Amino acid sequence: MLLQRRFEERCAEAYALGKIGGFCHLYIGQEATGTGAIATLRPDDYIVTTYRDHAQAIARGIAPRAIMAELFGRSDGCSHGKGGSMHLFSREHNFLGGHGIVGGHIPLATGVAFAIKYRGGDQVCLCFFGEAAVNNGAFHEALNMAGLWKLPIIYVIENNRYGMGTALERASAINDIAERARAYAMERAVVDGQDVLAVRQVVGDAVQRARTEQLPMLIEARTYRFMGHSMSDAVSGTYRSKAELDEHVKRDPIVLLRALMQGNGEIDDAGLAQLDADVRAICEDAWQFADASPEPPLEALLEDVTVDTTS
Ligand SMILES: Cc1ncc(C[n+]2csc(CCOP(=O)(O)OP(=O)(O)O)c2C)c(N)n1
Ligand SMILES: [Mg+2]
Repeated sequence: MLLQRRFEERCAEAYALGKIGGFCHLYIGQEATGTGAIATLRPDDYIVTTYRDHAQAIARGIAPRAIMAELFGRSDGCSHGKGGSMHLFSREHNFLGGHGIVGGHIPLATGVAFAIKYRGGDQVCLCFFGEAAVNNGAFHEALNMAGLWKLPIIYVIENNRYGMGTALERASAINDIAERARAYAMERAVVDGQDVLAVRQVVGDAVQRARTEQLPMLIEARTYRFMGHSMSDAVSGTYRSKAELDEHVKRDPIVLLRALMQGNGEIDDAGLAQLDADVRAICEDAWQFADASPEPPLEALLEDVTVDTTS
């Protein structure tokens, strides 16, 4: 989580310097949700996620160098510089995006789960999306099918309380969704998205159920983003107050875990300082690597992309 945090702080810096173009959505504040959830997976399980994907890619084990190079739009990026911030992919890690259309990837993830079942595998698919995606028809269609066909998929709603600058508090809308989930014959759980161990527990149980019984599950992680919606949105902006933000920053997932670990005697100040220095070095290395990587050549625009569909 610390690596994710420091990495994205460098992303913000690189964006300000014009090294990253296009959209750039930071995950700062939400690290416990992705980290706790992804920690429960096997390497052959699948992840399909939204445009807010850098930290989850790190949690999955994609090299920070390949992620930063992708953000810089360079050839050594994990999507060969053609995807950018919102479209991180790694076939090797079964990390199938990074998608820009709100809710658009939910049917894709459901298709992955269908394919797993069709082939008789015991993998699962973990699908992340924001709470605003539940207003999208694709969400309802996909959950209906997953419930009907009993697919091995775990849907994780990252309820960070805001959907691109709107001031809507969506807790009640999400509760309506809980009712829907029942209609789709799907179990639902709510978890504190700032508590990495709680997320790991709840998602871990769901993964186990999906793997052994091929049952889908809908999990709502209550979280909060500490930065703006994207780099073009101010940190507190017009739709939330600084006081509200400050209140949530008190439940910074990294601070919470640090306090727990220090209380248990699992890490001390010197250990933390070392960890911080180590992750900063990884981020600096990623930046230098990305900066030195060439832009994709013009011919790459017309390159065929060969996708291995056999495994
Ligand atoms: C179908 C669609 N409609 C609108 C947009 C524009 N848009 C981009 S992000 C966003 C808000 C999504 O909020 P949420 O799902 O809560 O995710 P968060 O950004 O909070 O992580 C919107 C409306 C889009 N990308 N796709
Ligand atoms: Mg949101």
